[in-house]
Amino acid sequence: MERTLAIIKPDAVAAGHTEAIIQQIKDHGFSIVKSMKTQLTRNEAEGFYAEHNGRGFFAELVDFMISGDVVVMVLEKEGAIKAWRDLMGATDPLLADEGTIRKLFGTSKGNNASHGSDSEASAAREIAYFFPNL
Ligand code: 3AN
Repeated sequence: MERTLAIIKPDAVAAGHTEAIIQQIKDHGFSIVKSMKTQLTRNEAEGFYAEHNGRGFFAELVDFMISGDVVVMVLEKEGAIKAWRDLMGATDPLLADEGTIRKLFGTSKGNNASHGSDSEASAAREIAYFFPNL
């Protein structure tokens, strides 16, 4: 069994898509090991996205991620990291496959409804970042 960190981003929470996204997660056979709804502080968001610090979109990304509530979850399934990224679809909703979360609920490359760890190392870091006791 593998675990990954998923976030329902502020755009999707504000638009009322939380339940639909959680239903997709369950329909695709993930267990939700942990879940918390929270509004990130600037410090938390900057630390979480530290690897993107210095990129042109960093300030926009942080401002967006603290703009409203998010739902942070630990998902578990065989091959969870890739499976969740497949279910989310491409970063840019315009390029995401039909039926994916970003295609259904994302509106731009920044406002793309969801986050998912991109590797085993990221998943370990990101899960520990939000759920240090897991
Ligand atoms: P992914 O989340 O698909 O792994 P990354 O790692 O390239 O994508 O980017 C991290 C986050 O930064 C993305 N979730 C996305 O919302 C945001 N982002 C990436 N590129 C842009 C951009 N050009 N403008 C605004 N936000 C961006």
